[in-house]
Amino acid sequence: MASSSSSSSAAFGRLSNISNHLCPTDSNPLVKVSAQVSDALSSGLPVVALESTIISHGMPYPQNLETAKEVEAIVRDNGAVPATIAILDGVPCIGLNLEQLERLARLGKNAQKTARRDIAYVVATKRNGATTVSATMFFAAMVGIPVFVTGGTGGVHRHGEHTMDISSDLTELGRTPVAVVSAGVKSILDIPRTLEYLETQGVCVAAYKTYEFPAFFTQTSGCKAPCRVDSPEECARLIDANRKLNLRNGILVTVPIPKEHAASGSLIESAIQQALAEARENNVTGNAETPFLLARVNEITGGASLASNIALVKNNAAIGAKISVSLAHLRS
Ligand code: PSU
Ligand code: MN
Repeated sequence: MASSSSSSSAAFGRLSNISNHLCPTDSNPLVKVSAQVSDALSSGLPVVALESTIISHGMPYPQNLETAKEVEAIVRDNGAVPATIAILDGVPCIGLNLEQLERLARLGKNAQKTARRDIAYVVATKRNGATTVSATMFFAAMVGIPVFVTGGTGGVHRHGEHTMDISSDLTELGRTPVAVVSAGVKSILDIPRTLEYLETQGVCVAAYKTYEFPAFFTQTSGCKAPCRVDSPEECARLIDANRKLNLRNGILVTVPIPKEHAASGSLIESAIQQALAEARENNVTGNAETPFLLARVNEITGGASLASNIALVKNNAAIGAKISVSLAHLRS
């Protein structure tokens, strides 16, 4: 491995070459890796990346802060080091301390929702950016974190065949070798087309302990996932094979929401229909659409969707941490 004195262009050349022994000081000088995350990475200990748009745009304050802290605690309890990723004052931070988490949670929508396309702008203008799945994957890969936990990913929007509104999460999954643990995609999206697009992008989609692709609030979507894994170990072997073959694509691991928290499908579905109609009436499009729909569905369901959202993220955090621990064992 090259020393930390290597040029940044050489470091960039290695970005997609994930190794759990990649020393974080080899990554980009614009990026700040917390001491705890840096130590864990250089010792080959399990680390789990966490996104920050879910904190700023996905949930209201103060539930967002509480959830972010609890999710980090769950990752720790399951033997891994959490690395929440966000851009603060233009500096991409890998691993936030409590004060930074609190700052982001209070900023809420005043932080810029930052997908891959927005990263350079947020850094150049020294803004605060909450990273979506695509931007979080980019930074996780840069510093060598192979497992990333979130709630739900973006997908192909309904009528996406006309609007071309397809989340950059899907193209990132096609180009960046990080395993994303999520509860599937919400039925605010077009799930069958999302799966088609993931196939086109060469993304391995593996459902956890089920053949069904889950729909975030509900365990089923009516769509079959192309692969199934039944344990953290099996999932770790999948990630390891993907890496050893140098396939370079990401892996989407879908974990159904725990049964006791699955909101009734028809209740959520009618809230989604109403929210979609309102989005059309109010001309809400582009990157404002997902946060608008999430907030409206939560209001219409009287907070039931938020409670389900929190429960599934915590469940994903426990499973993601176990996968990352298994992967560290495999590689040691
Ligand atoms: N889906 C959710 N909750 C979320 C998001 C998606 O159920 O918080 C966030 C994630 O950060 C995801 C982003 O990466 O929205 C996708 O936004 P868009 O559809 O604009 O690509
Ligand atoms: Mn979009």
